[in-house]
Amino acid sequence: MRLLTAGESHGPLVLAVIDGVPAGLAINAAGIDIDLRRRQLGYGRGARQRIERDAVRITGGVRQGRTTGAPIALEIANRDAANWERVMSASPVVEPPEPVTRLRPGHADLAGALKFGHTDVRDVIERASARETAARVAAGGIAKALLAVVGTVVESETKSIGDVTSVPTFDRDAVEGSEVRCSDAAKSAAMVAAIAAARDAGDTLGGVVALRAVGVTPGLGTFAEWDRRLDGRIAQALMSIQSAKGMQFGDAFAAARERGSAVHDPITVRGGEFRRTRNRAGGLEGGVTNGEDLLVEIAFKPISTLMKPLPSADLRTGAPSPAHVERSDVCVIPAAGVVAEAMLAFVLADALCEKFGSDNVDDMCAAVERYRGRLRPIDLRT
Ligand code: EPS
Repeated sequence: MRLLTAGESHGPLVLAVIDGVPAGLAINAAGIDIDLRRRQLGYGRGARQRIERDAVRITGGVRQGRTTGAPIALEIANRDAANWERVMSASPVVEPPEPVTRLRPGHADLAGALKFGHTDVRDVIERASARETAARVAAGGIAKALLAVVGTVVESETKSIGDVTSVPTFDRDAVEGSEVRCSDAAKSAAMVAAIAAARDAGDTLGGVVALRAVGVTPGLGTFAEWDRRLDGRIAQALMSIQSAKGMQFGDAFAAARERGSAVHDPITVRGGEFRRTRNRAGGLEGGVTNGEDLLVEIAFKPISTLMKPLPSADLRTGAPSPAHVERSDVCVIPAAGVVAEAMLAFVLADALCEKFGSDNVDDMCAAVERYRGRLRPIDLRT
């Protein structure tokens, strides 16, 4: 499966094109819209989310509720575009917009302007923006639909915001009922208070998202080539999310300080199936899924647009100048969890298609079923 996204933050729409999805998969636009809505929520979001009402428009690859095997096109309108027509006009306008030249530390502003030769940082801001993640979440909805057919579910929870840390339980009702997507009510309240304090100080907050996939088909990915190891592919997809700065599988950073005997997950056989007595590896060994839950944590830096701007310089003159300030979010960790689900779902769905074929969903399911029959000790296979 391949995914391309296009569209600017304040342009008419953001768009996802997904190629390689098997034919015959049932797609429900309303289900995708639930995830789009989840991505918009969360304490700490800015005024933009009061303007947007994200909903998917499926404009290719799906007919009568089923995928056809052709590329799938998904569009999400930017309602705010109506306020940006002159600035975002594809054709030159009589009164050109004032260029943005004050650079925000931590954003793609400087690197992007120098790299592409832009004289207006707006050309960087618009595409570096996390508005693009609406398209990723819509594409993730297709991936989740494919994973559901083989019993795989991807979930997320906020583990920390600022210095408030909780223990994720993935209790779905509690997570979705929390303004910060954290299942612990007391920690939720502390996270909300931390975000409010940062906002009042003109500042921003980052945090850590916990991600889990359950019912993962064993044997996805391979150790045979570096670029096909699934842990590497998952890391690439997750680290490509705007503001993502670090990640671990299982409890890798703690495990790095311990002995092997305490870290590796003993193998046992339960009900004729290979299982583990613990899951510190986070569901992957040798770049291959082992059938245990896939566990990942991702660290996100605080949002780089600060209402009390850091010292910076002007792109045109080079003169010292405080960073550019524009409407933004204070904390996006709750939304980042939903985006991370989409990216993990996409990589797992891609690996599933790679292993079991991607022409037709029923063929794929039959292949998974046959394969599962041999995932037993050799003498116990039927
Ligand atoms: C973003 C800045 C804000 C966010 C935006 C990402 O947009 P604006 O400048 O229009 O207020 O709201 O995120 C979204 C619009 C979204 O839907 O997630 C940025 O600079 O990355």
